[in-house]
Amino acid sequence: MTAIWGILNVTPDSFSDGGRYMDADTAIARARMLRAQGAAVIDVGGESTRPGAERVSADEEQRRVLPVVEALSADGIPVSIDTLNAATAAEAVRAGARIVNDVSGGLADDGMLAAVAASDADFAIGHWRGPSSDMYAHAQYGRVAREVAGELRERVSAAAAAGIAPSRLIVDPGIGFAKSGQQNWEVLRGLDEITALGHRVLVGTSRKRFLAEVLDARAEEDAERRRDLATAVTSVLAARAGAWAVRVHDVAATRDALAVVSAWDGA
Ligand code: PMM
Repeated sequence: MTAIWGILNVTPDSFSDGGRYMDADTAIARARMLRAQGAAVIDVGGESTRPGAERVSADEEQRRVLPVVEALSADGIPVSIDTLNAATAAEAVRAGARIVNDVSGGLADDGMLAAVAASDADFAIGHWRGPSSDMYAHAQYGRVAREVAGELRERVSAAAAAGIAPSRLIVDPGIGFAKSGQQNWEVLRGLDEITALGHRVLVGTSRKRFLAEVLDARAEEDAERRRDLATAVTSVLAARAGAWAVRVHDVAATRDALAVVSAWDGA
């Protein structure tokens, strides 16, 4: 059964939930709710990676996330830390995080692979071609799914060379990162290229712009609910295609969608 990662952005500016969970108590309450709804992991982030986002300092990032990571970990809730910074990853692991989720797969911070290697955390490697501020300049591909798989394979090799056991690695095609709407669909259609790497595959489509682009723009009501429905659909299709986990904002919708698919499959 595909696992659900519940997204908790403790940021003022994430594209869909920025500003909602800025204080630690609100964030912790939100995480507990996502957990009760069926999230296997809570993915805590303190820096927005939305297109065009500016970087925040590692100190500010840690001020946002560490109290939350510590409280959830103390409750026994599995936490992933979504960060580009080695120092934040190391501090979060010390505070109890079990997974380091780096959308750059170790490319943004030279110290990341060593920091993860020195811990016992699992490492989620995202496909990335550059900072969010100008990532679309890098959205040039021939066969996009194959190229994404090839570049992930290089990051897997770098992680292994740094001393991170392959069994600790998770790969993620980085939906929306240096990819146009059409390229995101091509990656999802070619997900077997990613599962063929032989690692656990994480897929994050939640509320991303390429979903809104395929919804009827004339139906303007309930934009967030419609993106969540679209996310539940892409998440079950990703599960069908072999994803080990999906990363979503609306855990309950994807939980229900996965239950329906598993009934269909007779599982
Ligand atoms: N997407 C965002 C942030 N972190 N982590 C992984 N592993 N995969 C993703 O696709 C991903 C991510 C985009 O921002 P959001 O937190 O607002 O959804």
